[in-house]
Amino acid sequence: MKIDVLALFPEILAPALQTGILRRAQEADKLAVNVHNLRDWATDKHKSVDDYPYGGGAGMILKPGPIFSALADLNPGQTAHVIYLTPQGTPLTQALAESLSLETHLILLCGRYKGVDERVRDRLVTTEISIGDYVLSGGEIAALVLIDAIGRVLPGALGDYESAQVDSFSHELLDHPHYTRPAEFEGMQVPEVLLSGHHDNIEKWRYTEALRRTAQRRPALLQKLELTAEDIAILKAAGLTELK
Ligand code: 6GU
Repeated sequence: MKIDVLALFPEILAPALQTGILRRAQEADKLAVNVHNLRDWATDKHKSVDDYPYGGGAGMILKPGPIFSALADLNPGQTAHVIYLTPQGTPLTQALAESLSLETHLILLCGRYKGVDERVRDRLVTTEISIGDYVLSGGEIAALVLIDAIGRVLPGALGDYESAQVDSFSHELLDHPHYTRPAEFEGMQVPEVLLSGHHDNIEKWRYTEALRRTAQRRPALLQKLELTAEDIAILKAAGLTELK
């Protein structure tokens, strides 16, 4: 997987790309990330990449010229998947991150100011993605979120990913509680079942807690799933009956 990032503030991405799983994925040659400064494709002596909006109004627009030139250099065969990060895009989900992790070449275009000239979107962009319903000052942090979400599911990039899959329900439900030593801390006990060594009971407890947590915090997530009769019984036993 190769990812080219086109940004006005590339320095935002560098430290996160050199840390943890993203660093290891690159060291293992599972992932290559290149961050480019859009200003490198500016042609005038002031290296300008933005200009005033036609029709007037506040804010600046990223000019089409430097972006078209950059994409001609970064995507000569036009084989890459070009993603524009914008709050107007498709909401990022785990499923979208996993499907993008199967691509071989992504180009992430980070907006700033009022965004890009519409002709960039019309001609160059394959997909627009948002990371949530709030407004960031630019697409760089959103690009980082997307790279992180993709990087950790690249096959072989994360020893833990395989282990994250061990809980069959880990994808659809919120996570169950976790504990480590000591078994008693400031008067608070680790649930007995986790100390029992009884793996079936532990798995059942974790599943119940994941269901409970999802019902309490994200009922809409639960509504989207096909709950079994046993799931519904578990929720009822836990005192959560508003859901059917
Ligand atoms: Cl992708 N960009 C910006 N600027 N703000 C956002 C976003 C993206 N996703 C959510 N808010």
